[in-house]
Amino acid sequence: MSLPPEDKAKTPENFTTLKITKPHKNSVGFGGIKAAVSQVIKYMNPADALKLSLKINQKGGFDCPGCAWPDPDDERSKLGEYCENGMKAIAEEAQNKTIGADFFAQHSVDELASWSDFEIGKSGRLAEPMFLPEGATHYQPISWLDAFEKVGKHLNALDNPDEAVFYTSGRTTNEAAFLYQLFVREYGTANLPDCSNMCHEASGSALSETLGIGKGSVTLNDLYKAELVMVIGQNPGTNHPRMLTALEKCKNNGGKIIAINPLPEAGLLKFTDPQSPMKLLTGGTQIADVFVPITINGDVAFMKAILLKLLEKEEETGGVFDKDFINVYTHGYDAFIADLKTYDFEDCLQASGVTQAVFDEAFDLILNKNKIIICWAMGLTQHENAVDNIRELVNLLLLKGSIGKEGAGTCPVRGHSNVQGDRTVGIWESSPQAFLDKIEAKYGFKPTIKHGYSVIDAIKAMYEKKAKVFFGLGGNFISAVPDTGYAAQAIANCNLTVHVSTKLNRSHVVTGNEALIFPCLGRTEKDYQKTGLQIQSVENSMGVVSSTKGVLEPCSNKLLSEVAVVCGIANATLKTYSKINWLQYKDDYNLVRDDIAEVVDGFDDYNKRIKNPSGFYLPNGARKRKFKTKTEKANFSINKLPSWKLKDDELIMMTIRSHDQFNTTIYGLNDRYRGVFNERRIVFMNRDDIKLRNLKEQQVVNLKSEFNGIIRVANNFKVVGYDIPKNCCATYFPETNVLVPLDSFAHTAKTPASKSVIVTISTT
Ligand SMILES: Nc1nc2c(c(=O)[nH]1)N[C@H]1C(S)=C(S)[C@@H](COP(=O)(O)OP(=O)(O)OC[C@H]3O[C@@H](n4cnc5c(=O)[nH]c(N)nc54)[C@H](O)[C@@H]3O)O[C@H]1N2
Ligand SMILES: Nc1nc2c(c(=O)[nH]1)N[C@H]1C(S)=C(S)[C@@H](COP(=O)(O)OP(=O)(O)OC[C@H]3O[C@@H](n4cnc5c(=O)[nH]c(N)nc54)[C@H](O)[C@@H]3O)O[C@H]1N2
Ligand SMILES: [Mo]
Repeated sequence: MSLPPEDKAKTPENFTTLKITKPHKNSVGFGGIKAAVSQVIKYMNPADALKLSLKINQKGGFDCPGCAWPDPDDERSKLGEYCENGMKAIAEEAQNKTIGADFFAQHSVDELASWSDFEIGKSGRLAEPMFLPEGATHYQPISWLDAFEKVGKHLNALDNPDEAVFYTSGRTTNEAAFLYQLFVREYGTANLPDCSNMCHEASGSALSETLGIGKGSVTLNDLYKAELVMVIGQNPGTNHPRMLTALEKCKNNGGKIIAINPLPEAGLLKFTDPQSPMKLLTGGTQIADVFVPITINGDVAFMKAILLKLLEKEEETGGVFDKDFINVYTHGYDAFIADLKTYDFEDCLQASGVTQAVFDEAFDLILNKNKIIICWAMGLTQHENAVDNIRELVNLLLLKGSIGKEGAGTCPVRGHSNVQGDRTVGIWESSPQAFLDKIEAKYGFKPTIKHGYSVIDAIKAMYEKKAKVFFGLGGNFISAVPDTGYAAQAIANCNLTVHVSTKLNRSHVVTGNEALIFPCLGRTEKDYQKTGLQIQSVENSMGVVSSTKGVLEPCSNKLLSEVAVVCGIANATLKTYSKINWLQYKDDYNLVRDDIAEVVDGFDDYNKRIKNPSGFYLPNGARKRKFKTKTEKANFSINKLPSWKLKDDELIMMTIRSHDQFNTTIYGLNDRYRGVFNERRIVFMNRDDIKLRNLKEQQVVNLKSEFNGIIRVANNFKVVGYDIPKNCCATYFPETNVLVPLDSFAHTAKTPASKSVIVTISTT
């Protein structure tokens, strides 16, 4: 008897010997260099490591597969624009171990499911295509052609193309992503959920509605020139380390920084640039001028408190709001102010969990600044009221005229290195009609206008057997999505599940009746095709498109590029009715870019401009005060205070990243800055909350969430006392995704509310 899907999807519950030290107040420095080097030495061949470190994020080099933080347009560090976690990402991809037929003959799917995510990831790079037949216990090798035929057969056997789901993770390049969505649309569906649905979707929704573009408005240069940068719900020291260099530059130019976060994250407090030998010795730069320890999901309340006080000052003395900007460029000011006045300052401050003293410090920094940038990430986007969080930030920027001028604007800091580009080139379950019309004009077929499934809809559809084939271009769907148990059953209900991957992950062991693993080239590897070595391209968090070219030989000669995989499947599936010559694209990626230039706005002369060593900027209306909204102005919005309330024994839990992981890929078991070593099954709690429950440090507890009458449980976590506001707690993603209710998501955007899970803690 095989393990049930729910058990295969869960991370094993055993402990790995926790060690606790004092949390850091400083980030990077020597510790960062040591950690990066030790990871590289452990998993990579030294000659490869040297080659990669010189080419990472360099003009003409390859784009770091880590985060989406931009590279400087002008001078770049000679050592490469690398960071500790970028090096870890590379060591993970370019590790010298591979796994193929022998490995899978040795280890059954059930056995692999009993391994921790750390162990699964360390097994090596996937080296050849594998197939799991119905009822089989082990994957077996299969040829690429047979595998493509299998996918084609399954897709063509469905009653309706909407019975297939095509997921994308954000590492996929523009070229592969464009072809993929084109294939999916020609096949006949818009079921294109992507990791963005779980990530910055709420930012996209809020920004499109208020500013007419779902992306941020600032450039790296703006960050250097801002008078004030607010970093909210983001942990850049771990997740976007190169951002700290930009914040340091801003400070050197006289800028101020406010960090708003339930946790005193090391990178927000102090930073020592690893590339500056002097700074390593002198101890680094204080980053945040004011640190605001907000309660989880207290951001709307805090922003309202700020807005109320600004309004009070404006009415007293004037000169606080940018009236010219408001008059010329915005819509909805009067209604917004009328609504704001219905709130009470004290209520808002109390709901935010911030003291009057800290509020005053932050307020003083905001009051007279006119060049403000707000940066944010998952701490704002993963709540039911996530869209409100972001709209409220926009309200502040609009009052201050801090949009579309140097040193000011919106800065949603993206996660995956090409998540923004994937959306730009068409990975979207609800693409605008204008884009679909262009596809029709260019290729001569009519894409469906029906919106497809987002991640949450896709899980429900598979659970209800309305969708029967799951295809994942990158990512680790089962571990990344909410409600692991339900999602596992959803996947198990499918006829076929397919994953295009570089590394083995949990999604390969939670399968449909049949399953395929397609191993593909990674960013660091050379991509040889008929017309020679290919380049590809990606878009960073600030809308710059640049090329990426691998430098290492592929780790196996049985890998295909993502582009080749998509062409192979499209050819095998659509052969009888396609209007497109699919196989030509894999031979020459210039042809893909020519097509993108015709179909996607902003890519004119793509093939020529991609040769510019630092890439090119895509058009951005908000940056130029051209707001493509329904009102053709920047819109103020009216946002309610969130209404959640905790019962006596409940805590609000955020699921966050440790310093040693990239999403579901676990590099190691340490969270160095937070002083946690060799364990991931922990729950960070306020020390008073620990006492109140008669718990002790490192006591083993179980977590329970109850939502709409459904109880979800995650067992075996160790209590760690931490500087976190009362009534809040934190655990690591993905261990606690089992607790995130599928039906708790952001209004409008459907981002799972994985930063506000209401839980109780017990010892039984
Ligand atoms: N090394 C590394 N780099 C990464 C990733 C990785 O896993 N590892 N992941 C990539 C991806 S896909 C993404 S999306 C980004 C994620 O980057 P982040 O968003 O920085 O990642 P999280 O760990 O989810 O951290 C969220 C932060 O928000 C805070 N927070 C939580 N809830 C609230 C709240 O209600 N209000 C406020 N104000 N703060 C809150 C948490 O304390 C934490 O500091 O990083 C990208 N880069
Ligand atoms: N509870 C909770 N859940 C969350 C979050 C959270 O904060 N809390 N964060 C959410 C966020 S922000 C995101 S973005 C999602 C992430 O969701 P995903 O993007 O689905 O997950 P990843 O862990 O980034 O995917 C890692 C896998 O991608 C594959 N891979 C790596 N590089 C490549 C490549 O170049 N090509 C291909 N084809 N495959 C590759 C490897 O096989 C690796 O195992 O998770 C979300 N889930
Ligand atoms: Mo993300």
